[in-house]
Amino acid sequence: MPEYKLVYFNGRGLGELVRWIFLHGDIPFTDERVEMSEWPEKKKVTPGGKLPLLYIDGKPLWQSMAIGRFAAKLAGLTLDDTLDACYCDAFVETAKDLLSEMYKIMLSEKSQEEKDKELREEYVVKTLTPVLEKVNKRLETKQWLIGDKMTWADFAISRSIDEVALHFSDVVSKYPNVSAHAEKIHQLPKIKEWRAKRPNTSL
Ligand SMILES: N[C@@H](CCC(=O)N[C@@H](CS)C(=O)NCC(=O)O)C(=O)O
Repeated sequence: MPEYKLVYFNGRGLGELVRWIFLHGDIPFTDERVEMSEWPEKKKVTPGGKLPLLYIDGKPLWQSMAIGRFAAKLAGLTLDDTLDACYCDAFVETAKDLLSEMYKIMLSEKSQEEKDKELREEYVVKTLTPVLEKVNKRLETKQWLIGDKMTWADFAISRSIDEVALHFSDVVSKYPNVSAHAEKIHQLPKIKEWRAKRPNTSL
């Protein structure tokens, strides 16, 4: 088997979904974490200057979604049908938007008060709630998001819920199908074990 090394910051962020997929698939990988203090120097020698990167036998693959899709294929979490595979991608991008829109506000230069207001009045209303409504409705009649098989779309949505619920559990809890679906992924043995022991970081 090739050697896999995931390089990301010492946080969950865009690297965490890839970690979950590798862990669930029992695919050995090195979880290399870069501290923010070392990043300015490391960035200079990092291909593309952004993380995550997945080194496959020493050769880097960039872009978190391309990395996630690759890991998902290895873990048997993709679908063969072309259109179904695209629906998976669409949910995965939606899940990524949930995180990036939230982080964008959290990491902005604004005061904490302004950020809290923007998160509640803009992010929750315009980004989070529409996604929760859509996913909750879809899960009224389905066990998994696409077809009748668990895919990396289920992982991506429940990974984003994992993060979003840290800040907006009051909002997420209004959507029982979303919470129950996330819980199904969170209770998978490798994911449960990892969530209990993963490094305690702020993001
Ligand atoms: N579209 C890229 C975005 C990568 C990205 O912006 N990574 C951030 C961390 S989440 C980063 O490397 N920031 C440090 C920098 O730009 O110097 C992906 O999905 O992988």
